[in-house]
Amino acid sequence: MGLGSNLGDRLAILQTARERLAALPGAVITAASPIYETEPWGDAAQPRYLNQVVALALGPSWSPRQLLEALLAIEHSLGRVRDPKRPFGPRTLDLDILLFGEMRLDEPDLIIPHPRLRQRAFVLVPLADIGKDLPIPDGQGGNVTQALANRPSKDAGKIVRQSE
Ligand code: PH2
Ligand code: MG
Ligand code: MG
Repeated sequence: MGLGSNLGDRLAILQTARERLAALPGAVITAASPIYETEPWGDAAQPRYLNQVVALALGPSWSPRQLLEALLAIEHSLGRVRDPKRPFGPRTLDLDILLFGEMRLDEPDLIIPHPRLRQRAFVLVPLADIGKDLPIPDGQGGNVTQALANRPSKDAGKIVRQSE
């Protein structure tokens, strides 16, 4: 799971988000990357982000769709307001499903693995911290370490510093 925040008290928002994820029925956070401060990607006119990746173990009854609904509710509870004109614009909290085991899913509003995962340092670096050998089942093959080495631009969503 990818966590991002660039509005409000970013560190406190990520902390609360982790608590709310861990409070989902049957959920346990089994690994958490460091938190990184990163350059905004996709829409330059916004503050820097704090980004983190956590591994969430879920009971077998959870579907990706149910998880997505739960994530949207947590985002909303932490003040997320969507601006349809700025899909990559600022937000108090963004929770993205990056991988769901080795599942592959392609629906209009839910694509797994996350479709932009391979382009973004702010995802690949923390993902490698907690799962460098995880396969990325998107048809291109390879694992997280390989995706990190092969990313198209070193500067896309680059890490400014490790914040915690
Ligand atoms: N999320 C976005 C758009 N741009 N840039 C950084 N650095 N971190 C993010 O989490 C991020 C972004 C939309 O999901
Ligand atoms: Mg996102
Ligand atoms: Mg999102």
